Amino acid sequence: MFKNQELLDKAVSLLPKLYETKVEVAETVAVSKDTDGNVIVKKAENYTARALKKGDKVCLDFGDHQVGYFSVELGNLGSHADAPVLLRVHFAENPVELLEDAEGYQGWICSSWIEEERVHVDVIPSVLQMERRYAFRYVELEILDISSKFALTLRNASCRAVSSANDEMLKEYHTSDALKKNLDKIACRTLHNCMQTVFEDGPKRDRRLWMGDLRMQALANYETYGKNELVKACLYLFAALPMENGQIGACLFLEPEPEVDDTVMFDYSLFFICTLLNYYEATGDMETLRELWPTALSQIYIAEDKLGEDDIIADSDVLGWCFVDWNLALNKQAGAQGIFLYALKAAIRIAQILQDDKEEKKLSELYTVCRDASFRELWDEEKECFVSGKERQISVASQVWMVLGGAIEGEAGRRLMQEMDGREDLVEMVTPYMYHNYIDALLLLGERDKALQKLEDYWGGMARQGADTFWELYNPKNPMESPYGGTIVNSYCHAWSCAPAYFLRKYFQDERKQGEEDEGTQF
Ligand code: RAM
Repeated sequence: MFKNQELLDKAVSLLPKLYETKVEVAETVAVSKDTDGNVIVKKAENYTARALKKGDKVCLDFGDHQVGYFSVELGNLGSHADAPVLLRVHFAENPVELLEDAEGYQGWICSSWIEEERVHVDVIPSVLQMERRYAFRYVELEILDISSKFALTLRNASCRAVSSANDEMLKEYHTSDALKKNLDKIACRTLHNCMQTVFEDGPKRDRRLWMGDLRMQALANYETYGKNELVKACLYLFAALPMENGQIGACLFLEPEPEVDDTVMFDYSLFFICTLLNYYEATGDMETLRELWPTALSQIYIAEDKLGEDDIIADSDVLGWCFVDWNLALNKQAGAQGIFLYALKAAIRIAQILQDDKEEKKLSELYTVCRDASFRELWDEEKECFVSGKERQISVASQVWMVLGGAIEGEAGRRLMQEMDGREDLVEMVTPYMYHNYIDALLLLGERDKALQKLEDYWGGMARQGADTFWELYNPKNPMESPYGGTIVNSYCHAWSCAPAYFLRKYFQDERKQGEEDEGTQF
């Protein structure tokens, strides 16, 4: 893989230190299901009072979602510990994970993401210090085996929580509305726990920097923690570690050395441009804009290679060629076209800021050609919406991206989005990631009330189910939604879900800032 050492050195020098906080157990609980299948969490006898024998379980509740290192002091009651203790330690972000069958998981994504360990402890008394970093609110300890000559006791369980976000830096959100306040709080916690050495997508899984997720995290960051150097570091990492043809990779790793993954996605590469522009708008950092502009611009010309003779991005059967949403039934062609337009708008804006007249002209011409083609080739007169792929599929995602790309505007756009409500012949959204774009499209069309109502219904749905942090996947119509073949590997703290902190603070504060416009994010 290609590496630009100069940009990489800059990125690495900007990576943050982590703040550490010691968190203690809030209470001991028992997790079960009622006869309707609802998860019940009940207060239980304090863990320090138990004398644990074979088969016993203890569930510790840390009161909120944590990312960090767990430890607990182990003691023995009765004889000297004459055999090792065999424990199962299970970490859970959501209590439902404790009731799922890890061994029965057969999905395609690696089961090693399941936060469950079998641990032998040879010496007791001792401190059990778990080496790995976990994402959790609950820790369940089960005694798989123990000598009959003694019982195990537990004390001082704690978590050394880590994050590069500092709650003292969190800007205030002004609202007198309890629901908005709660959604903002959960979203900030989500972002906080995903802010590590880089913006991780999720601290349980995949624990790495993804381009598409970064765009949304950065937007929420500007309104909350304002840790703008972290965004800058992440932009430099992507720019320093492109694919061989210069395309920005979909995600990258830090360990053992910074390296780009071998996955590329059409839309994620283009989002580098939008993220760079948003960063400039938030910071006014002209030097970074100038330095990263060649990388951003080349994403347009790499993507342009996928345009067919009809000026429409060619469809592909390759799974994941373009992400858009985690819905395996979704055809991505129209979404990709809309995203290309959206990225072109951002690129044009950067060219204007940098007074790169030659590129501005070229990009504007390309934009006009592709926008006109979108309507000509993908608009279905009879169905009155954009269609995607050979099968002429209708999806919410396609309409959203055509709106955000500017292929349809004003009253026509509002009517189009209205039509999507309650329509049955369409592919729906399954992730908060796609919902973010949907809310953004409604705001661009001036549908402020509807945007707020949809946001409150959707993210409020997770809150009503007890979310401490917002989830990677949430489909109100299908609680078992998972593209991976099992919900046990789903992530319940996923930063692409922190949209409420962004939208509520930017558009729905009680005292709105002077001169604030409704079309803030769009280009
Ligand atoms: C999920 C990752 C990440 C996302 C990719 C495409 O598996 O967790 O959030 O960007 O999919």
